[in-house]
Amino acid sequence: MKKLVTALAIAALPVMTIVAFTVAPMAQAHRGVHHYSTLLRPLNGSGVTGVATMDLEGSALTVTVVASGLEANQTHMQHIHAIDHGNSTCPPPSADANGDGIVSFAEGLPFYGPVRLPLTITGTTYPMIGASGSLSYSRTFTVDPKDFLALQTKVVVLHGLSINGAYDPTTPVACGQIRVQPGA
Ligand SMILES: [Cu+2]
Repeated sequence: MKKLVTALAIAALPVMTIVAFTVAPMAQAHRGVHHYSTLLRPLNGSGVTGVATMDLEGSALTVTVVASGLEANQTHMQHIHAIDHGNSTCPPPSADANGDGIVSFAEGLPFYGPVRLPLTITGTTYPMIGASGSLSYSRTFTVDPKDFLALQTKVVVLHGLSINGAYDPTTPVACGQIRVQPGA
């Protein structure tokens, strides 16, 4: 019986070693805070500008967005978007495939990709912007860090613009490619 236990212990050893080597670099990568930021530039002639910062510590992702020039007294969706592979970008004016003068949510998708993290206040509620047109947002999300360590491949997009007098909450109005903060 003792021999069997020893044999099992030896058989288990290589597995243990592999696990130890796999876990150690991950633990190191997750230590400390990873800082990211982006400048938000206007899309569709919105005049919206701003700054977004993201701090990832373990599974805690804190996102702040400060922006101005948003359409007043409207709810503005905001998201972290990413394409499946490679680097997401902000759509150029030529993304306007149907030539109506507006890069729509769908026309921007090949550039910024699907929504990866809705930047809601709570639940499915996005910030309501008052008369100032200014946004000051901060929220800490619990995320799977493996999905967000490569934030520099993703973009932040703000939405919501009136077109011909009708408010379209999906039209992108600002976008920024996320960068790793120097020294982070
Ligand atoms: Cu979005």
